Amino acid sequence: MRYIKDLREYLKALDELGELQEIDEEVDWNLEIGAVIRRAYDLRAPAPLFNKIKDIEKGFRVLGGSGGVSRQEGLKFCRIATSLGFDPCAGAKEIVNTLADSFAREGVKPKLVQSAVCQENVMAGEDVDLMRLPAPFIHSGDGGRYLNTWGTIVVQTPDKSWTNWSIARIMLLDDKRMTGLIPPQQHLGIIHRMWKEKGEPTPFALVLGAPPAVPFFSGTPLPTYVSEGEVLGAHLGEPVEVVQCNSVDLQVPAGAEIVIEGTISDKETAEEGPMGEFAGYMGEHDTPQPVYNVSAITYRDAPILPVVNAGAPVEDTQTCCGTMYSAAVLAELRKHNFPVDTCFLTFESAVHFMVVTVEEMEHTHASAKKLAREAKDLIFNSKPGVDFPKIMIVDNDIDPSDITQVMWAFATRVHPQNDAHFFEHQKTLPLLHYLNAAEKKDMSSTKVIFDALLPSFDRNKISSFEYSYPKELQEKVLKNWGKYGYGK
Ligand SMILES: Cc1cc2nc3c(=O)[nH]c(=O)nc-3n(C[C@H](O)[C@H](O)[C@H](O)COP(=O)(O)O)c2cc1C
Ligand SMILES: [Mn+2]
Repeated sequence: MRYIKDLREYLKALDELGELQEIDEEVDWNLEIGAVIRRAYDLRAPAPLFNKIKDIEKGFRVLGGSGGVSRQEGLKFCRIATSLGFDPCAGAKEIVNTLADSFAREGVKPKLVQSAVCQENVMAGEDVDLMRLPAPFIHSGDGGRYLNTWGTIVVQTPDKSWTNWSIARIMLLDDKRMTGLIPPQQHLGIIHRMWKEKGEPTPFALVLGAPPAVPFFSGTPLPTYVSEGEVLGAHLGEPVEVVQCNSVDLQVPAGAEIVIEGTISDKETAEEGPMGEFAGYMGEHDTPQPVYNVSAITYRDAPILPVVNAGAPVEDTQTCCGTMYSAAVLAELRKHNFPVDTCFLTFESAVHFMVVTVEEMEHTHASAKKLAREAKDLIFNSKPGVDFPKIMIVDNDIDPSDITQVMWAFATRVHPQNDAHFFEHQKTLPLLHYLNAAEKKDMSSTKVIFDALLPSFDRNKISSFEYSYPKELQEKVLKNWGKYGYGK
């Protein structure tokens, strides 16, 4: 694995791949940055780096599309792959299956270093001014300016045994206060509750512009009491470098661009949201959420704030959660000896539709039904499985990261009645767009598993390049592709 130690090294890698667009034209944090990031997603254009932002001091910058997909042939996943230490050409299965291997290894504790670029500049106490940072107002209708859309919230249990890294949105309230979603079922919510029970606020550090693998691991639903930083160390094969914060007893990735330190109140709340969300729709309400009180801001010279514009596919919430949830589910299925080949939570479904491919085997309707029930028990009852509602189980002739193949299999291999298995009263994320008010409130709804498994004789009757032509002819055609006039 190539351990990219800071965002600047990542930007260099993106530039070499043709995946970075520096923008020197002045842009407005009020909607314009959001609109450019959105348009760049839609075109799968290079990641925009905004060098000049209206009314923001010179040098403070914003990066969009950190985890976006590429329009370049064979490089669709190159930003995800590079962020996670893989070769830029790595495909979904290589990334997901290798991550699942890493999740099963023993963790590697972060290494404490004495000085760090993220502390080149300090604003502390009275000097703290969040308004100096280029937090964008992202979508029309948002409840405020969002400082955190791709940053890691570091919190620790009161006994210090578990350090959790996670991503959850945070909105500015004023120059020293913020508020953000602290869902009770997330690890941030669980740890916040532990501090609240002691009658104390929760010390936090918000890490913006960390080494590129950090946000991906912060979007990973690992089990409780597992520290994301240690699993990342196991994945990279070396410890992540961290530095002690200035005003709270926490450690943060040393290569970060900006770190916000403080405490999450155990008493005060403020109205949070709404915001455009990953499912592709505006959130419906603002809700009272805890207040983050800021005690210090440290930052690198000319700091870069990464921003995600959550919404219709494909954006970075979907690529991050799509990739990392797939690996978490795969690790879980392997643990229980489910005959899985790979998993993929499709980006284009706004991470609502997971495809599980199984090793080549003989199926009957009864055996396939049994497999669906087993998958339901293992996936929908696991931490990652709570958040998405639809699964298709399919043979591994299908590449689950290729939406054309996925749609074909779904449309042609799933009997609308006999192959759809419904499971009522499953725990669900309340943000799914189609849920009714009662389901959102109870966080419970019906989920479905589609059985797309083919009997083995059918598999040999597929009409496709791979199945309709002898291997030697396929090789000849591929070899001669340029000679036919198609170029490489
Ligand atoms: C860009 C991005 C934004 C996210 N925003 C939120 C959010 O606002 N609230 C939330 O509960 N989860 C959010 N998530 C998903 C969580 O990060 C994910 O469920 C993670 O596993 C939570 O960490 P935990 O497993 O340590 O609780 C977001 C993920 C990404 C990649
Ligand atoms: Mn966690």
